[in-house]
Amino acid sequence: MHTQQSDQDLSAFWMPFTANRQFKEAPRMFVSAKGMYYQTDDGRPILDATAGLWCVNAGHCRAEITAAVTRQIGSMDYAPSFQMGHPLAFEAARKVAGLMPAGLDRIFFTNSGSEAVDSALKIALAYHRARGDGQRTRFIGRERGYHGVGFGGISVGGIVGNRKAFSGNLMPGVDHLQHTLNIAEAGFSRGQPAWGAHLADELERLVTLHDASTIAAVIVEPLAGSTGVLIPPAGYLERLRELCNKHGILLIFDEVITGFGRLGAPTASAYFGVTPDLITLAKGINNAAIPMGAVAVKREIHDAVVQSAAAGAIELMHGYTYSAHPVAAAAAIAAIDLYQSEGLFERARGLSPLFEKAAHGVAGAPHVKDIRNLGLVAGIELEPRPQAPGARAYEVFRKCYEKGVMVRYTGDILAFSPPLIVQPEEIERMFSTVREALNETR
Ligand code: PXG
Repeated sequence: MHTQQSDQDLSAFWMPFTANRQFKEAPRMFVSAKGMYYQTDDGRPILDATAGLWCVNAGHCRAEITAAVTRQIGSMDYAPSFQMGHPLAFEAARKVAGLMPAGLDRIFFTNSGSEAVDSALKIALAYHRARGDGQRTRFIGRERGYHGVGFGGISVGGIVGNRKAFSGNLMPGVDHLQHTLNIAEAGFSRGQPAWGAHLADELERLVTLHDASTIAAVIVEPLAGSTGVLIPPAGYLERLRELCNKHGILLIFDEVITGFGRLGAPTASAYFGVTPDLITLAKGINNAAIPMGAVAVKREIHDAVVQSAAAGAIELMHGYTYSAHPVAAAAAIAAIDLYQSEGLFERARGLSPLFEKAAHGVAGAPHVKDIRNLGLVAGIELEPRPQAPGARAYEVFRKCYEKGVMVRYTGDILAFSPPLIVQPEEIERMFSTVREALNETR
């Protein structure tokens, strides 16, 4: 028997990564969206300074994507991808592959970033096993890494709050590099910090400890978003790549946030000129219109796995009911076409200097401890209030919302990642609103 619930009753939805009791006492509700703006249930426009959750890269409710989704859901709502196919799955894979660094042109579809991470870890294991190197089972993640919320993702991830409640059940055989943030050495860096490339050498220490022959892959976000915007030090990713090559370890870049233009290039890999072996994707893959994620895999890795299986055998025992869902695939094709026809990645690159200047213009406002940025991403770290971590950033977030701007916060760090269609005056408004909110926050 279920009890009758009124239209105003919010208790049935257990909200993800949300302070449920706090939210339900004073809900913030969006009812529609267009371009750079959400509309609240009380009719206020809210400037979206975070592209939803780092995902609506072309802006909201783009007509081309809506049309593609509508067409597809009306002509074939669903088709399986296990032992069956549909043309849009293959077309979407070609489009995604076309945006990846040369060589990473085999695409495995998932429904989320978390699933992309799990899939990438499994593919790494399958690859080593296919080559007779099946003792390579260990993964190396990094402190403060966010790789979604699956058991694989939280195991290689390094966010204590996401791990501690599940700590007895994490994957075995995982170790972590240290994170790369050092405000004393590199505070208020514009773009990549000059300090910190040597932190990648810690991989040598872990190789000495565990032996390279036990390590399957290293997984890092090339730019860590969720933990509060950590920009890779100049030379750091290059060094990780060198060490992985030296030791036969696969390198996985988690580009769930950085893929599809966030840094002003199709991928962070292209932006930094460092090519990993696998890339995890989601979010911007289809402008977040329909849940979708993917792993872009080097062709040799794909071939090694596929060719090691007997003829007629399923080569990789892995997949999801909704892998390459036709409606998600239609949205991906339309979104990628839109990114290209509107030159949105180049646009983001062109706006980056102005974005950097506006973000660093907040320096000197009360409570500001660090500002960091790259592409269309910025983080503003605040001094936490004594005994109340996160409270100050929450207050700033709420004040910005009242002033008509949605920012993100994590701990005491504010994060900015607007849709790539953002106008210069909207960038100015985002940061001037934050400055105002900081001035009003104790
Ligand atoms: N990897 C990375 C690098 C991510 O940022 C995931 C994996 C997981 O994706 P799914 O689709 O399973 O959520 C993410 C997700 C935030 C925020 O505000 C970031 C994410 C999700 C929600 C909020 O920082 N990143």
